[in-house]
Amino acid sequence: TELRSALVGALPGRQFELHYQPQVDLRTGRINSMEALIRWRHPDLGMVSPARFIPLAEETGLIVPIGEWVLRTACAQLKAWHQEGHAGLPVAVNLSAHQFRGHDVAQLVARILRECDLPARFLELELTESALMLDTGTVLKSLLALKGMGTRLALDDFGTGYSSLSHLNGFPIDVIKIDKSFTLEVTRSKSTAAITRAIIVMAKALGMKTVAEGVETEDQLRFMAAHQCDSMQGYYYSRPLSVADMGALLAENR
Ligand code: G
Ligand code: G
Ligand code: MN
Ligand code: NA
Repeated sequence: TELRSALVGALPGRQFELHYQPQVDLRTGRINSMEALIRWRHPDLGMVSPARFIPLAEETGLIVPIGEWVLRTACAQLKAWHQEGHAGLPVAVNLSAHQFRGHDVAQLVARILRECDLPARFLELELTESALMLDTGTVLKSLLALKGMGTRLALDDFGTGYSSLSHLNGFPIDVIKIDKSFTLEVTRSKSTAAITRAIIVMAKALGMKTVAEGVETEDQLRFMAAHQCDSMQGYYYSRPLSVADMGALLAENR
């Protein structure tokens, strides 16, 4: 299709950029992390949502070079921010399961961290539960190698799709990102509130951190804070920002 051929030219045409959405510590109110989110600005099509082109990139295998670009760009940008005085801040990068297929992701990550002179503990890798299910053996092997290097692992969109608590047992997870569909309902539905509380309690018992995604209202923020969720990410605090805007926000937050 048209989009497919356009996607082939996106990387060589330098049409991708990364935006960054801050995560905020719910106790201190300060930025404690951020997630890199890819954006595709096509000269004719305008902004194309990753929800549209990531699945296409996965089908075509383009996710491999695109994913490598994302990792390298996010690590290089974080290094620059560290050098501007924001030392200690980590960045979270989304990984697709397809990036594990026939590729040594751990080796790629190690190479990029070395290139950028960035300690592994500043990189958090986000995986969805469906990614964990695609090829459990290969993915687990890579995740253990990544953990061994010192990167952090987050389970993205937790509670949606083919969710299984066995993922929390079998995989070396540091962070659970509570899916925004829970956050949206948490102040309106008693059962959603109960499930969300249970996720937070369970994560704590397992020594994992929790991040509430998609926090848009003060009531949602209050709920998450009251139940000792660690961090929040969402429009209430900030939308994903360009490098310039994120840099300005970090400078304000110092
Ligand atoms: O930023 P936005 O909410 O539009 O993202 C839509 C979807 O695209 C989300 O599921 C998000 O995880 C995914 N996404 C955004 N950036 C990346 C990326 O760099 N790599 C991968 N694999 N997925 C991404
Ligand atoms: O799947 P993943 O969690 O990586 O994707 C995060 C997506 O959620 C991004 O596309 C981002 O733009 C979007 N997002 C971030 N904050 C909010 C929010 O407060 N509300 C909604 N509806 N979407 C959000
Ligand atoms: Mn994510
Ligand atoms: Na998510």
